[in-house]
Amino acid sequence: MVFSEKQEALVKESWEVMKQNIPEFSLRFFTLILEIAPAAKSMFSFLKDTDEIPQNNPKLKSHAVKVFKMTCESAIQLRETGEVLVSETTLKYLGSIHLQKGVIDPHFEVVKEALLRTVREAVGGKWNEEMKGAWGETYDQLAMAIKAEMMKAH
Ligand code: HEM
Ligand code: ISQ
Repeated sequence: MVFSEKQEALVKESWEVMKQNIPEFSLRFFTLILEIAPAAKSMFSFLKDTDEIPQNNPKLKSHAVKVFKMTCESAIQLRETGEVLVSETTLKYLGSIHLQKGVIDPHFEVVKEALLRTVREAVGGKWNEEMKGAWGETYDQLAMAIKAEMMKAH
């Protein structure tokens, strides 16, 4: 699969928009995950003692932002090298966290859907099929790296 400069630019461009309102889009991303998969609720520490999604939780925000940022960085690497490169340390850490939290394959599709919808809402009229494809392909590659690490750790 060849990842083009255009695709990289589309991901970067939408991430620039999302950066303008991190609190809103990180909360939106998380809310969409739980809307699509309410059962995922129990996995997240932010929701331990409450049914309501915390409106201003630093951990929720920073984790969501990491997902946005890692996807954006992955798009750059895909265009430059044809693959997603995540440091061994980060990958090992993310592999073990997700395994420990009970994340399984179908959850990755849920997070993908929530991510694409968040980007769509953030960019509004700029959204198009090409942008969707660029984010989708990048996310899939990143998810594959994490899943492979989860299998190794298992
Ligand atoms: C934690 C990224 C997919 C559920 C995290 C953290 C990051 C992250 C950066 C924070 C780790 C830390 O600093 O402690 C990603 C990326 C994903 C992905 C890049 C896909 C490409 C998923 C999926 C699920 C999930 C599919 C399942 C719904 C969780 C949970 C935590 C977590 C439950 C722990 C949160 C907590 O309670 O502290 N993830 N994640 N993640 N992730 Fe993901
Ligand atoms: C952790 N992993 C994947 C997606 C997330 C979204 C919001 C907060 C934490 C997350």
